[in-house]
Amino acid sequence: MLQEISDINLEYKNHKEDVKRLIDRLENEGINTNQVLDAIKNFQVAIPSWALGAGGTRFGRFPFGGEPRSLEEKIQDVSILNTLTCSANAISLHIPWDYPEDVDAIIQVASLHKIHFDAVNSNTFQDQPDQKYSYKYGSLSHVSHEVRQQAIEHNIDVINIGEKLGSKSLTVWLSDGSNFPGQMNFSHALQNTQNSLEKIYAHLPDDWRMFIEYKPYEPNFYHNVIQDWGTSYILADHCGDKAFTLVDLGHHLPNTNIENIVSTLMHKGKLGGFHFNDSKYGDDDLTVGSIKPYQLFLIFNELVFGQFYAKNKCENIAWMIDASHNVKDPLEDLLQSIDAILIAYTQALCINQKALHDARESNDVVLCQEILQKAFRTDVRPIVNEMRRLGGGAIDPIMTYRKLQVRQQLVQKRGSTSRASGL
Ligand SMILES: [Mn+2]
Repeated sequence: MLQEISDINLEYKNHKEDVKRLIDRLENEGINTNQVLDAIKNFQVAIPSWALGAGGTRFGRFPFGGEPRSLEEKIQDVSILNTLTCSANAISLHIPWDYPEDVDAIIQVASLHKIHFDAVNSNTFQDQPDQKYSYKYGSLSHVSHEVRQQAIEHNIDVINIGEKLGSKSLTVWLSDGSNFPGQMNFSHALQNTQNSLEKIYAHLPDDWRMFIEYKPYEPNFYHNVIQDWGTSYILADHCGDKAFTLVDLGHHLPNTNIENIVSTLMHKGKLGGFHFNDSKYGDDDLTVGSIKPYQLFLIFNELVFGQFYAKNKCENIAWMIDASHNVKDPLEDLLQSIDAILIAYTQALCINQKALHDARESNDVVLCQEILQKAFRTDVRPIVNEMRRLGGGAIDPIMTYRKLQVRQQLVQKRGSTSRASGL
């Protein structure tokens, strides 16, 4: 595949000129483009195993041909994405959807494709066929000790599986909450959740981290136990140094200032993980950057500050795409998401931080906006394309994917009615 990609790259005759023009311009403006290239080369975003097949809504699902039928095939799909983009070298597993029956075989497939295992995700929002107690009325927050204990043990199992695979973090997302006023005692539910998380945390290996995800509503439509970043922060802070808040872009009410949340969490050293997607109305799980690219850029502006310029630098954030694809080829959708992330990150890296700092210090509001928007309106795609070319990836991943007829080959191999396992 690498040779074919490199041959297709030669068809982009203007690429070198475009890169040179952009680099010259940015260097003239005081941006160190080598540093930018280095930063985006090092940026790796994990692909969740559940995003590789067609998603669905509560009204239905329209399968896509050639979907991965097993964990091995999911890893192969992530490898295709990584080969094309050089930016997706990890997979995030969901247990039990991706329960690895033969751990050694899975590790072998992953290392063959140079794919790492990112955070493992537990699932106490569904009942499994063999489980004793139901999560219908909650899991870690449940009124019954037995149900809570079962959910705690599931999370510990997930840690144990992750350890065998070489994962270093656990993501906990709870659907716990209530649908109607009066159904649940908020205070008791939060206390139960805290106690349960503490028990899971006690089982974390020393070099592991626990990410606590929040969400304002859905599947409950009245109250969610971990409704917002503040609640997640309280729980993470209570658990200890290895517990962090995880921000999922779609898990906010409309017009929430997410960049402010990101900044606050980084300031307190509690931003652990990040789930990328985009939304118009709620947790829409749309392609990253498809609806609000400026918001994504502003978030990256805070991330760049926190990672490179803040007094207490916030490093080691776990990046993941958490989107769902109802009408697009899942792999093409993921390629678009990866590209959108890299573009927003590059734009944020092209903000003249010194000039922005000076403008802020002199309260020059107009200049602050000019500096930000100048970076946002710069077409940085040639640099992102160049990073990929230098790494052996595709200058244009989507068009290369289509020219190589990757989907057609997958359909041929896996069939037109294959269904991604787990969904
Ligand atoms: Mn998420």
